[in-house]
Amino acid sequence: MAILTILQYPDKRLHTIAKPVPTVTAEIRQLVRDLAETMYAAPGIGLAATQVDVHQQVIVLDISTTQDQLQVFINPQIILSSGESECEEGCLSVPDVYEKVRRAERVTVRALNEQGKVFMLEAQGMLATCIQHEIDHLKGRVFVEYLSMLKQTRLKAKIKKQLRQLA
Ligand code: K1U
Ligand code: ZN
Repeated sequence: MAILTILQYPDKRLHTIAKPVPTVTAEIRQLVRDLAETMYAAPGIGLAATQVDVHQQVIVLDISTTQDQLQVFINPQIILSSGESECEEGCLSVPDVYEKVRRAERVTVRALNEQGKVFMLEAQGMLATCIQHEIDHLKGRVFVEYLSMLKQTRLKAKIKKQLRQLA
């Protein structure tokens, strides 16, 4: 297993659209293990392959406090969504930024598991928020893009300043 480097916003590679996985191979299962190890080490409750510069439709999640309930979604698709809720979100690609984002309250997802079998999952609350956040990554979208232009401009200026100070 390996801990992979997580791309940091505003890296342009975060806007790459991930391709569907044609077949769940041993390489994809290795990617799943590496994503899980990287997410647990961060620590985080989700990670999309896009965030480690791999542009295939693979995400991992674990919203448990015990870090023992890994959920794997390959080629995830939201086939039903309902309601609306506003939750505070964070992102391992945008450290130290937590902002409220409005999303669907409930989603039904269709995906492949690590064995390549189709499954469906109905999610609500934090799980639904996290699934939508990670699927956005696969579409090249970062959660800060839901914020007002003013907040995005301020955030970019803050990151530029931090990078200048590091250099
Ligand atoms: O996609 C990511 O970068 C992971 C992100 C997932 C997420 C969090 C909150 C709302 C929506 C999506 C994170 O894991 S940020 C870190 C975080 O929330 C956390 C870290 C340690 C313990 C508990 C939460
Ligand atoms: Zn994220």
